[in-house]
Amino acid sequence: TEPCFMAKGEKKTVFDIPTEYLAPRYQPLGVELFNRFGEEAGERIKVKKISLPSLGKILNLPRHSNFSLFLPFHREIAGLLIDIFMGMRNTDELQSMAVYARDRVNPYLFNYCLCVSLLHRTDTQDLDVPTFMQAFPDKFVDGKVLAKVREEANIVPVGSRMPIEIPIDFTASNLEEEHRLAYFREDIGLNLHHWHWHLVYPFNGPRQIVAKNRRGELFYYMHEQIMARYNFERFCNALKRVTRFNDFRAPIKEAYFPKLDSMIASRAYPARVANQPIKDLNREQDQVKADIGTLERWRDRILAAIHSGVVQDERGGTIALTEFEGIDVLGNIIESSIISPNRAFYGDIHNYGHVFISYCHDPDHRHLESFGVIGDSTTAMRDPAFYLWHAYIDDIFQQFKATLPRYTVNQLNYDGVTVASCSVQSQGAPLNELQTFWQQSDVDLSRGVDFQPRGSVFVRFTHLNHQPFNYTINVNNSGAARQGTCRIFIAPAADERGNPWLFQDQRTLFVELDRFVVNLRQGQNTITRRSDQSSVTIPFERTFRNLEANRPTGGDALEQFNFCGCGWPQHLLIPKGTPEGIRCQLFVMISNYADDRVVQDTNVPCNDASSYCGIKDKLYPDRRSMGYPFDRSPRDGVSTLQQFVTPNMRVQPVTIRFTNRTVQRQ
Ligand code: CUO
Repeated sequence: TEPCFMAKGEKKTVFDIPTEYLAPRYQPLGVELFNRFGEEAGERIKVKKISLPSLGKILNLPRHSNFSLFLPFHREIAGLLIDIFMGMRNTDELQSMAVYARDRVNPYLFNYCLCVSLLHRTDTQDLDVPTFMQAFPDKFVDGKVLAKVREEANIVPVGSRMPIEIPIDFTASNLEEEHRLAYFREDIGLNLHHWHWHLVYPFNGPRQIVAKNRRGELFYYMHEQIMARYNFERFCNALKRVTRFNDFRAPIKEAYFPKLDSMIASRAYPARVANQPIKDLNREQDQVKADIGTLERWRDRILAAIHSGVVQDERGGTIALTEFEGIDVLGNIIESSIISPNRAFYGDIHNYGHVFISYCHDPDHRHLESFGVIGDSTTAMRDPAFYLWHAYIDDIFQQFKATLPRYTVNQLNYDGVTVASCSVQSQGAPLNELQTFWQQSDVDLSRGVDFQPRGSVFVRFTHLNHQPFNYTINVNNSGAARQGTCRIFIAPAADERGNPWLFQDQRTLFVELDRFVVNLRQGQNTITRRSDQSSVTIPFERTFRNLEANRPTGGDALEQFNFCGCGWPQHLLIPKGTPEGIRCQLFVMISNYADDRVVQDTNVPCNDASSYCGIKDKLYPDRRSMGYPFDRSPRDGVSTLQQFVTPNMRVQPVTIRFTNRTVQRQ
């Protein structure tokens, strides 16, 4: 498998490597290895000899093991390797170091650390990085499909190869009702977004790349939105909201059989059968020894901090959980990363939840099995248990939000600004009807699968998509010309029973669709906005960036590639809906830009998916608490959405209709 920054196109780039940089086993073969690739070589790159730091502990993770960001030991050695890559004085040295490490270090660990470094070093901003899916297709695609890809590539010459179809229904049958959500959980673009998010916000490494602006709060908000979106999708599939995993001793009802084969570990990802509980862990090889009691203790301390309003820091002092910054501190504690103010006391609850669930099939390693998919940020969202766990994590954050002062009418209203109407128009649909359908798209997997002769092999996968649509929003401004932030959300109109919502419950189901600045003249204003301009999403081409062909607009430098891979996939912007049309409420608000504004230049590449990902090297571009205005309990006397709205907000009933047809991407 190729590492992060190797060859492009048909011809391989060949590195001319000092013999001692090869792994000891290959050193005697050095020249021969070079000749083997010689005839199909394109560019030859001479790798300089440098004085190499010792890799030490980093080598303790075997090359043919799986790698997980949630495991403390793996995170620690990842931090060490990122430090080494970040510390190289120039790109020549980085290249030498990377070449040396590549043959020795676990490939997943290597790829992750190199990608984090390329993303954060100032001198590697113009490097072209292939999509992670192309580097490690085994983390995204049914193992059977990969076997077919190899077969096609070995037998059929380039030009006559057919795309290999990934069936949409490969992990379970309809006997399992949770399987109705497989199209969402197993969406390749969704899993790529999640992996990129954790790449942009690493747990370990040099402090300046971990301690990003409002990182803890964004951890809360991005995952809160995953939950809101997942619950919305469940409603579309006649399922109730996720039940949070709040009793760590109870069995986990939902099973999951991933059917992914790790190419590097040469093993299938283990399955989790129905009704497994988590168990105390003692896995020497992974350096994991933890009791469920530990998890419970961390939880109790965190809840105590929330309810007392203060956190104990490492030096015996306290940090107040304040109205605006408290959520960020709490996010860092719960996630947790190295910027948690007191890891010894508050522990590592969220990451360990992933670890406990991922090892429930082999808690003491007696069967020599590795972790399940929930143990790896690349694959975690495939497992229904991910949502049980994150529902619980979100519930902790919501307990904190419940302690905050309610927004007053003054904090919500924008005096003199009235949203008179809003509507959505999809191509070829009735007004205020959004339409969804299946789409088939092809992605080239040839980078990540070794075969001869080379050349493209495509897989064809089926994913949800929607008709593009426009918003039209009419706003009256009785004051002078001014600016506002337009915030657009959507939620189901009724609860699981079909009853109207209490606002307190519905607010956690609002899914952000867009956020943008508007200029208001005095009097009437008509705002129009296209669905593909959303501040939440990135275009399909960027999620699956086919190299060369699809560079982001706004600059020829490729700097943005890694960061730019973070963003909700455009094809999942709108939940699936139902054949008869699910009733929803579209919510539009214009808030006072004077209270929202962050003074900085955001006219930088890759600034278009800031809602869930932020903007590279910038402050989060909205000063309000993330999730505003739905992040807190409502003021007294408000029990419905209608009572909540102030004149600068508007609620428009819309429906989402799903048609069971499949279109091909052109
Ligand atoms: Cu993204 Cu639990 O944090 O997976």
